[in-house]
Amino acid sequence: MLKTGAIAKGVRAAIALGSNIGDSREILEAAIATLAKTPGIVLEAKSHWYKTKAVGPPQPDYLNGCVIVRIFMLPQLLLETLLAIEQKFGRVRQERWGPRTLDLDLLLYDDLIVDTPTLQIPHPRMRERAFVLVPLTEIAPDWVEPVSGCVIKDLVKEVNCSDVHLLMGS
Ligand code: PH2
Ligand code: MG
Ligand code: MG
Repeated sequence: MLKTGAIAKGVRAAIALGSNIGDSREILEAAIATLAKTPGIVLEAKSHWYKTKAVGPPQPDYLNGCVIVRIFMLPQLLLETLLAIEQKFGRVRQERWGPRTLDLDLLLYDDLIVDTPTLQIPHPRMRERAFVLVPLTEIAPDWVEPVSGCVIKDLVKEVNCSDVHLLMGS
């Protein structure tokens, strides 16, 4: 449950980033810079980048990573902000799970659970996705995923991480 006054003090949120079209490294770094200068968002931590095999239809490998931010806005507005940043970087919504210049997924918002048609927190597939859990473990190992009640560093042990490789020099 979101506590009264939480927005004034800021709420911790986790965001996953992914790209597999264009200069992914440049796009992802620019997306983080955009996030960090957005009013109401303070960047707290950033993972390394990982080269990952695409999950879904055949498509190029992804570059994936995660950030932790402190947020001074409600989750619905954060979601709209993430969609606006995706659009700024040329994201065109096509095939489900298809290739993309930039994907920003809201993973966690404090310990909040929301399940509405437009907003689901925690991200419903994050527990299955090594390309999310590996970078998130780096920066938030002890964060409890509120649906499972498990910490991120335990969830990562349950998935196959063989297709997730640290990008050297990132
Ligand atoms: N995102 C998807 C579908 N498949 N595969 C990888 N490796 N990384 C992603 O970020 C990804 C994906 C849809 O959001
Ligand atoms: Mg995604
Ligand atoms: Mg998405």
